[in-house]
Amino acid sequence: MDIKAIQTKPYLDQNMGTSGLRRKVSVFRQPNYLENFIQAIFDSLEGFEGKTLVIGGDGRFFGAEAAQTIIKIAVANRFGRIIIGQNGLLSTPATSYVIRKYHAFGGLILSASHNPGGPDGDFGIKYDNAAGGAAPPVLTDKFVARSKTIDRYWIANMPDIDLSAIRSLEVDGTTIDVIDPVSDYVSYMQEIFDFKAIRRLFSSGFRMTYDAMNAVTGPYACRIFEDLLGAPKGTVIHEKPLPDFGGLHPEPNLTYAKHLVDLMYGEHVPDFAAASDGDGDRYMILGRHFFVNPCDSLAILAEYIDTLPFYHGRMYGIARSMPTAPSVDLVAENKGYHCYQTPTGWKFFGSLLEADKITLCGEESFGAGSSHLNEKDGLWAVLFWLNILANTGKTPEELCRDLWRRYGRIYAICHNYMGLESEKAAQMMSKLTEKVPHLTGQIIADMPVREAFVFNYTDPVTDEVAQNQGICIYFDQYTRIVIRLSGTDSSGATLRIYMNKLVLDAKQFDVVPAEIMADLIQAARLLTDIKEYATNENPTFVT
Ligand code: VG1
Ligand code: CO
Repeated sequence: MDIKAIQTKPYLDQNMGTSGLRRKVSVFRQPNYLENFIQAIFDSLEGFEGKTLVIGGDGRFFGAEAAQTIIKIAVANRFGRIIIGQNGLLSTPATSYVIRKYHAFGGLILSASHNPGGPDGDFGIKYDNAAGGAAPPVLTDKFVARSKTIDRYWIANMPDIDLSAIRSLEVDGTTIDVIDPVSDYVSYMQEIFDFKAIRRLFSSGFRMTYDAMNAVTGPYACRIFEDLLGAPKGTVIHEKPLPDFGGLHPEPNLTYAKHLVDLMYGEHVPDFAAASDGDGDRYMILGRHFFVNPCDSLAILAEYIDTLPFYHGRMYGIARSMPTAPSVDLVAENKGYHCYQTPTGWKFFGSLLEADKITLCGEESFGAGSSHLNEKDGLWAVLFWLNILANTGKTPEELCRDLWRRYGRIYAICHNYMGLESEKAAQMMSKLTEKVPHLTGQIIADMPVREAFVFNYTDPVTDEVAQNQGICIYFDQYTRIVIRLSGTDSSGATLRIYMNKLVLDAKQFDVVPAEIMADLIQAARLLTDIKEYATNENPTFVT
């Protein structure tokens, strides 16, 4: 075979944040930028010769081009088999499942997930290990270190592979399988959930709108909801994956999925609505005139997971990321599950899942998942909700109100300030970090601080340490502010200020979050001195 070693020079900005390397498409298009990083990943892994590599992707701009390059580099590095979805599509959870099902060595996911796409948008690369889990920090550190010294990559001189048809071919000792991206994943969902019960729900007149945001979940959702579960045609909207997501920002939340929120707060609304992000690992749930807060959603999944036969005999603990409101902790305590608190990002759940320490995990950003695979899984969460609705006959609002009556309502909001200058944002965080040891006992916005600390984490399975994962300021056990910088920006900085408060008085359950949280919002502004750093004191968006 014709394999070439190409000399190259390292780029020094190839860092992996919360979830993979994310950069503007224009950055990825620089000579050898993509090639360097892929080779840096392969150089950091051992023993993959002859084994299988899965390539997933959310169909975003530059993905098709990148997939061809990656195939050639993988062939040159002597992978034995490459599995890729038709047209390069394979959602993040489906990639994870395919890795596990076909006993692959690992997988690359070509996605910047919830970041916007298109020629001016973002592209990204994530790596999943043989367990189908996001590469742990110890591995991503190796990729990054190697990217800074790389001086050559290997590439096979071969034509582009036609990815439009499902087929299998052989190129110089490597088998390339172009697979249907949907069917394996969908069969697995049928093992986990009671499709008959959900089908009955739809046939009784229950109506749903599922917004695929012109991203990867469209084909999966059409197959699952419309073909298999009997929901009427048109249940899935924005169902066609588009390279620029049709101009939508593929992050399901109150701001970027406003059209869906407006629909659910209008007249003649469906019973239920859901949406997913770019690569299909996040979800959003709405009922009639009702938004389900992601932290409440995780608690409700915890409340009902033992009703699903799939999990019988497999219930271990639960985990949530630290900025996620502790609603799920209350459920865990009640049910006798241990609840772990990890830093933001799915890579911190992997070791706990692999060691059977946890069965369910989730984040405040509407990521949830379970031991069924090692990535967060948006459609799994939506199906889980449908299964609960079918079994209980309750509405999303009733399920949330049940939760609040039982445990109290933990309000959770996040103020996001985008487009800050990176240096200034880092300065703000270091100033705040300096203040932390002196905050306990101080009064901020009329509230005494009970405890303040920087969140450092030691993985209970691997003993790996992750430091500076956010600043926590507690006013009481369930009233707190968490402050951290986003790790998924492709440029500039985003500040996230998460706020939680527990309300036990049922008469207050309908007060809007902004009112309940007014004192915390004020405290957060004082603490961060946000006026100095952001052009506007008001957040760019609130989730
Ligand atoms: C954000 C979310 C985090 C999520 C991550 C990846 O990270 O806050 O909960 O795991 O995105 O999600 P950050 O560092 O920007 O806060 V995805 O679906 O974009 O891979
Ligand atoms: Co995602």
